[in-house]
Amino acid sequence: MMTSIQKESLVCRVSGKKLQQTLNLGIQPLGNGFLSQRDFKKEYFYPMATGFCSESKMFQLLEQPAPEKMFHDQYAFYSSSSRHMQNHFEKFADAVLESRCLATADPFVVELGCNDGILIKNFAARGIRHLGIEPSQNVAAEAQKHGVRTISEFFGAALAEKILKTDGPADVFLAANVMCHIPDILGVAQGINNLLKPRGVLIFEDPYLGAMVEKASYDQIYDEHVFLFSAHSIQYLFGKVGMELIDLLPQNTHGGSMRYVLAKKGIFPPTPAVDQLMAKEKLQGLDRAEGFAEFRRRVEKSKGDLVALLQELKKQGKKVCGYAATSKSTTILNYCKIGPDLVEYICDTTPIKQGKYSPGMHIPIQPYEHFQKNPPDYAILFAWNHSEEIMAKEKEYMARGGRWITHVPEVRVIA
Ligand code: JHZ
Ligand code: SAH
Repeated sequence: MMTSIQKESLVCRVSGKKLQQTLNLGIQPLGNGFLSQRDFKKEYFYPMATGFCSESKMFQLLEQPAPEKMFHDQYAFYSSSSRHMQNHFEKFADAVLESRCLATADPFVVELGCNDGILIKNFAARGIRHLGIEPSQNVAAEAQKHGVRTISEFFGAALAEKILKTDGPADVFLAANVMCHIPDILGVAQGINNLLKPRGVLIFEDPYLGAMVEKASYDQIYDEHVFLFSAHSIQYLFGKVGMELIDLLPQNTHGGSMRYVLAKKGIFPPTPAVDQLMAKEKLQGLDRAEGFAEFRRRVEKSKGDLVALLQELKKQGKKVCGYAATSKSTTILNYCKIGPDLVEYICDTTPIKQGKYSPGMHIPIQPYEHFQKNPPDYAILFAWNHSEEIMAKEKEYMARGGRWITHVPEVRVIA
């Protein structure tokens, strides 16, 4: 186990300048490191804290486990586990097609981190020349089952060169919830710029720093999310490789995301949304380390409130479970030190997580059916980002008096 933050991790991954610490969430395991009892003793932990760079405006982890520890042939997150996300990505693909970015002689679309194919399968189904890049072999195999041409490798400048040789340049480069996972993001930006045609566009979305600060949703911070981006940090990053933001489209997915549209500098005029969001971010304090002081205070309060609520419910003899074994829940449980004494089990629909234990705090993960058979008095909504979808299917639980606990934007019970 690593206990101290190494010196080299204290500099910004993009500018090389010194980082200012913004938040310390303690010793944490892998966000998606669901494990069996026999592996408890060799579980991996690292100190999880965030820093801010006043030059690049990148909000980032001080230290991140190696990518191969997180993404491999047993990766536990399958994108298609949410029906709402399937619909979202169908609409994303429609929007790309409507924008006419692919209206060229021999269109070619590349997707980074395509997981089980949730987005790119919509292009494959239309017979469009495509390539999905997905290093986690188990989810890449699912994409292949959906007819997606997939390479199971980590993307970087070297793979971009290889693709350029085999397939030629791309019209559109897509990514969702993956750019913020990649420590060598500058190498990736360089690779994308090299791979794009002169009028090619990069369209990607990720959880938005502004939404996290607004909602105090500190559970967006975990090993995989090495960055939480803003318009400021994205403009800086891609400015380094000769690209610029041409549009910004807020999304309500994953608790508040931003879709960034970029092209090579000077090719397309930026929409007014770019300057507007940059101005809003300055007002919100997202362009300076001091801007995160109130966020930190709210996170600390959230921890105190959640633990107090769970202890009170325990005193009253109430049964509490977790709903959805999300990566985000790993941060909450380990930061607040909530274990099986306070939360009996967590139910989840993903087979690879069931029968295992939650990372670090070792709460049993049960199949969804267990929740239906053993409904608790209270369920902590760990997939609060999918609350609409979950509320729609849990009408019976609520009708029988079941309650929800959420921590966003502050700890409260929903009857
Ligand atoms: P969900 C993952 O985060 C990890 P997580 C990753 N780093 C990231 O950025 C985002 O996704 C995109 C379960 N579930 O989507 C299924 C139910 O049990 O919030 C999954 O195990 N019942 C790549 O893990 C988990 O929730 C349900 O009704 O925080 C997915 O959680 C629903 C809707 C989900 O992602
Ligand atoms: N795009 C999907 C998947 C997000 S999960 C969605 O929005 O739901 C993030 C995925 O990125 C994982 O499947 C992981 O294996 C992949 N990934 C991580 N690092 C990567 C890299 N360097 N290149 C390509 N994919 C990567």
